[in-house]
Amino acid sequence: MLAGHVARALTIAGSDSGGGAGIQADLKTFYSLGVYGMTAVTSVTVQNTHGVVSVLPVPPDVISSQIAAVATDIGIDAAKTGVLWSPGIVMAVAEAVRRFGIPRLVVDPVVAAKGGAALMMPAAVHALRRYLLPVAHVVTPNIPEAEILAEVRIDGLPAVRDAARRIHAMGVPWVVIKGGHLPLTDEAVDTVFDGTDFYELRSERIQSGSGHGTGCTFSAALAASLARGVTVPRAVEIAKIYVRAALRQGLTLGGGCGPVNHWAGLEGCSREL
Ligand code: PXL
Repeated sequence: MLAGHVARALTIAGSDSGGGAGIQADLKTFYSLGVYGMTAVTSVTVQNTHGVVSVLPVPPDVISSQIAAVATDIGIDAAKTGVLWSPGIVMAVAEAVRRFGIPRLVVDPVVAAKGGAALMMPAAVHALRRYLLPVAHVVTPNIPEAEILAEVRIDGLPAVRDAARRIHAMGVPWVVIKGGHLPLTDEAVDTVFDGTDFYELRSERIQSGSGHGTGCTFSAALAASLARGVTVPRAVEIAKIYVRAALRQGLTLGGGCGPVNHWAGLEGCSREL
């Protein structure tokens, strides 16, 4: 790491008391990838490896104030969003991003937890499309989230491309659709679209009982590389390397779905940067 300057990343996301997803995953990822992490907490979830018990949203003005506090003092090289429960919260975050000129915003459009618990009101999806995507740099839906954002059924790679075009048209320069949920392929194919070209990143599927926090970790790793000045396609490659290692070496903790291992792959990823 360079003495004197450290890349700074902000996560605008929910707290996971179990430590595997949300701001906890984001901070561990930022730390592992050599980036200084800051937080604007958007909700407090009560959960463990068995699932989400409850979600308490933080008032929008408190979220805006957290963003303002760090933006006006420490500075932000890149940011990511996670759980944004309500339309009011989405609009407050979009307004703060605009007001403080927050660069390289990665929007992880979290709709539900792995176990199915809702992490976003249906009405907030509309606000996300309308207000947040136009101020974002990258959006990282998985297949179910891409279906909701683009309002299409996705049953194969041509439909993934169609969804990517529709989401790009909402005003976000880079669309990254994570292919892990596509049942038809024995590889996980991630699709990256910049409005002109499609890039496909293929990797073998990893079966793991410890996959809690995969999506958060991916978007946080992306934001970490962007904070360090890496291009989007290269940042996606690095995030995939980190998440693959974290999944493969997932932690056996708790009685349910264990967390990914944020210590994993440190060596490999640091060498990439
Ligand atoms: O993985 C999505 C996610 C994001 N943020 C928080 C979560 C979860 C899933 O459980 O709890 C706080």
